[in-house]
Order: sequence, then structure tokens, then C-alpha cells
Amino acid sequence: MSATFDDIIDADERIEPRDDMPDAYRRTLIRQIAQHAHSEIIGMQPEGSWITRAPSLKRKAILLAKVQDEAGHGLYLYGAAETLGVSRDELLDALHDGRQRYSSIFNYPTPTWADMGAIGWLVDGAAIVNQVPLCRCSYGPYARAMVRICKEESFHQRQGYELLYTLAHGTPAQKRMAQEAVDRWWWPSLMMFGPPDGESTHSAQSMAWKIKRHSNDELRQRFIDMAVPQAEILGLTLPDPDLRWNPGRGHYDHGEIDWSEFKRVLAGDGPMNAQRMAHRRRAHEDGAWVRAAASAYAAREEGA
Ligand code: FAQ
Repeated sequence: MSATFDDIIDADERIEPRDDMPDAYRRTLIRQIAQHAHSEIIGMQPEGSWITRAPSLKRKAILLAKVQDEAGHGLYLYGAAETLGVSRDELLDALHDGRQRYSSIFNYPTPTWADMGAIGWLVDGAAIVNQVPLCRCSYGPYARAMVRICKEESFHQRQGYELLYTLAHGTPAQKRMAQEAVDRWWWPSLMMFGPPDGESTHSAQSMAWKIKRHSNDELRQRFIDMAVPQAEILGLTLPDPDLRWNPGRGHYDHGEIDWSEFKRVLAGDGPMNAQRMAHRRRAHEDGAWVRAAASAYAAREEGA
């Protein structure tokens, strides 16, 4: 007799696309994986706008490669979601008409070159902390996509750190620019981990199903503990006067996160929400001829 869904979860093995699974498990995965995929492709925008303005050929090549990786991550993730019985078209429609979300973090502006460093260090850094446990997610295709994505995110994080380090050890104006970018991205990057555990509607069920392995607050704390010593090496200050080591807890204590800002951004009222969505819809419409040409080519090859 084949193993049931519960047997597979209890044995810490992987659920594969053809296995029986509860509808709610399927729906939760579609929601999370689609949201993750949408974040990758919307996440190309804040950095994409700097490709033409990178300060050197080397920096331009690195940034171009990073943004291309993000498109690739979107593709692996849409592919993983498709194994659950939804099409990429349906998912993109749900993004474009607001039925599905993308990460709050991509609704903030990137006014200076130093924002490229802060995104790499903090946003990719937070993404890694959140995603490494997803390599052990109970759904096989998502877990496997995460392995490759995490390797690439590590490179992204290193390049951001190195970029910020260079600025922080440059002229006083460059150091100021690096500090201001860190001031802009620190709090929004803490919000990437989702609402506090008490308000996280999906965590308990997702942890029981071994989709999530740790709570939002646990991962947020892990990220803070990692970032504080890195900021010291950079010579930059994290914009939270309440950050201090708590020997009793073995962690850094931190100040209050402004959850009203998080809620505003999720409700569509962040600094860049309207612009990000308008750009995404325009890019989709502009790409219609490519999709039509690819379908026509595939149909011709099939008929040949
Ligand atoms: N933004 O019950 P929970 C990247 C929503 S990294 C927007 O705690 P869950 C790499 C949530 O959907 C960024 N919405 O939810 C990159 C739910 O809404 P609903 C992407 C958020 O799912 C770097 C409600 O709040 N990474 O792209 C956010 O158990 C640089 C209640 O929340 C992933 O998506 C948020 N931050 O836990 C690319 C990782 N947080 O559906 C380019 C995979 C929560 O009830 C450049 N996802 N919400 O209306 C996850 O690990 C989880 O989905 C969490 C949220 C942890 C994000």
C-alpha cells in the first residue's frame, strides 16, 4: 500500500506532484510559491533601474547578472507552482489584478547607488535566512528549487556587502550615502519575515505541514543576530538605538517594529506600490508579442 500524505509528512519525506494531498495544503503552497515568484520578478525593478547608471563596467556586469538571476528564480518558482496544477498565466493574472501578493520590501525606492549595496546585504541576507529552511520544505519541487536559489542568493548577498564596504571606506560623502541606504532598508528588511508570530495567520498550519520550519519571529531574530556584527565590520550603524546584546537570551534585543507601516504597504499604500504594479503590467503587455511568437514556434515544431 502506498504511503498516505500524513505518513510522508510524519516521516519527514517529500510530497511529490502526483501524491495525494489535502486541498488546503495545495492552496497554501500555491499562495506561498506564487507570492515568492512574484517577489522575484517585481524585485528586479528596484535594482534594474540602476543598470544603466552603475559606476563602472565591472559593477554593471555584476548587477546585470544579479537581476538576470532574479528572473531565473522567478522561472524556477513559477515552474514549481505549475506542478500543483495552476498555469503561469493564471498566476500572473492574479498578480496583475491584486489577488496575489509580492513581498512588501519591493515597494521602497532606490534613490542612490548605495541602495544596491543595502539591497544585496540586507534584502538578500534576509531572503537567505528565510529560504535556507525552505530547502527542507515538505513539497519536493519547491524544496529543490530553493537549493539552487539559495546558492545564488549567497553570491548576491556577498556582492552587496562588498559594494557597501567599498562605499563605507571611501570618501565621507560615499560613507554618508552608504549609511543613509542602510537607514532606509533596515526596518523594511525586518518586515520581510512577515507579521509577529501572534498575528501570523498561516504559520501554525504551515509548520504542522512542514512547509515552514521556523516561525517568523525566530527567523527575524536569526537575521538580526547575523547583521549586527556585520554592520560593525562595515563601520555602519543600524538605525535602532535599542539594539543591544542580551546575554540572558543569547540574542540581540531590538526596538519596536512599526507594524502600521507594514500593514499600509500590504494594503497597497507603500511608497512605490502603484509604480511597481504599473511597470509590471506594462512589461507584461509589451511582452505579448514574444509569448505569441514562442507559442507559434512551439506549435509549428509540434506539427513538424
Ligand atoms: N510581504 O501568516 P503569515 C526575494 C502576508 S525574497 C507581503 O505569516 P506566511 C529575493 C502573507 O502572505 C522575498 N506579504 O504568512 C530577492 C499573509 O497574507 P494572506 C520573497 C506578506 O505565508 C532579493 C499575511 O501577510 N520571499 O524575493 C509578507 O505563513 C533581492 C499573514 O502572514 C518569499 O516569499 C511580506 N513580507 O509567512 C529578489 C519567501 N509577510 O495570504 C530580488 C517565501 C507576510 O493571508 C532582489 N515565503 N505577508 O493575505 C515565506 O516564507 C512566507 O510566505 C512568509 C510569510 C514568511 C513571507
